[in-house]
Amino acid sequence: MVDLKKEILRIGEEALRELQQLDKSEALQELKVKVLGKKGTLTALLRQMGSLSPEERPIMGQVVNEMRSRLEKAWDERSGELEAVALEKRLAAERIDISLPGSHVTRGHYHPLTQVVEEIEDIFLGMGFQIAEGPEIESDYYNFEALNLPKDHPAREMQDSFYITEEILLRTQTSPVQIRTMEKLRPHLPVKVIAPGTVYRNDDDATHSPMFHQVEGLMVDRGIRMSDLKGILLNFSRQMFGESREIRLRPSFFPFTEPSAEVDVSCMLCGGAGCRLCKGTGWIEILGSGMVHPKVLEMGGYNPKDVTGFAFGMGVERIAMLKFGIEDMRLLFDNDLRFLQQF
Ligand code: 2U9
Repeated sequence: MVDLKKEILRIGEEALRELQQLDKSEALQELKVKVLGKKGTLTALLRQMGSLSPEERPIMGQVVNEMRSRLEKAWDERSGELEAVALEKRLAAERIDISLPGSHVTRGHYHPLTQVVEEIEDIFLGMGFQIAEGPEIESDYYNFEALNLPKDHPAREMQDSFYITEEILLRTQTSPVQIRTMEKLRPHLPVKVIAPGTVYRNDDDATHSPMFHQVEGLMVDRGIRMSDLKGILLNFSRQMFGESREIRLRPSFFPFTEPSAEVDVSCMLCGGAGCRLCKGTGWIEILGSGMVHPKVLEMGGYNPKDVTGFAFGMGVERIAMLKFGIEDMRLLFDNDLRFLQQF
């Protein structure tokens, strides 16, 4: 019995010492199985208790139980320590320095021309217009003929065009979209659309680009008058350039409208007093317009005896330059971020 007790104490003490050296919880678990498991060293000694006398057994049982609970307690403590160390390590590794400056996310934005097109669209959508689109590669018919510009018309020279074949060209205006829209909608009334889009002309200098953008508008219905045109354009001008803007119409000529008018808005810089922007006149030209020519209505499939219409067209680059105070149109196409980031 003395030997058995010694052996229990020896194995137990040794396990306690070994346990203090271990620094991994897996190793701790392995040691526990090695000593206290089914095939463990201490368990093996317990089996030998069968050879003890009935008096000796409870005494030895007490020795074993004490050793077992000492070991278990030591195990719990050691694994608690190891867990705390592991947690500390993890916290140190995952530490976040909240005093560090955040990484900068650059936010993009739309090109100023896109911003202006969308603003124009919103204004006209608000007045009940719909947005129509069409091809940039057009037939001579839709780009010129249907707009009262027959082949021998001198106005065709005004718009030096990019022809692809004799019959096909890059559209020089978005008007073919409105012709196509009328063809599609007839005989439905009213026709009330704007056609925003890219157009191409064989021009290139400080005030002209071979590729530029237009928004054109068309309204056709019974009894449409020039005063309707004026009201719509006054409303547009005030939303675009400020509530206190006035407009004036000057007689002009376009082959697709009769009568035609150029539209000026009171200067957004000086309010009409006269300044560098309006060249002292107090007025700035923003668009062209007129009553749709009867021949154009007819070509769109409407009877000019029943209906009338107005149309207008504006260059988006010009509107953007006036709105943002840009002096050189080429800046809008250079894609220089130092310029673009200002919008
Ligand atoms: C249809 C009938 C008539 C569109 C119009 C203008 C006047 C005009 C210019 C403004 C500056 C072109 O970009 S710009 O150079 N446009 O002055 N445009 S009336 O008239 C139409 C369009 C479609 C069926």
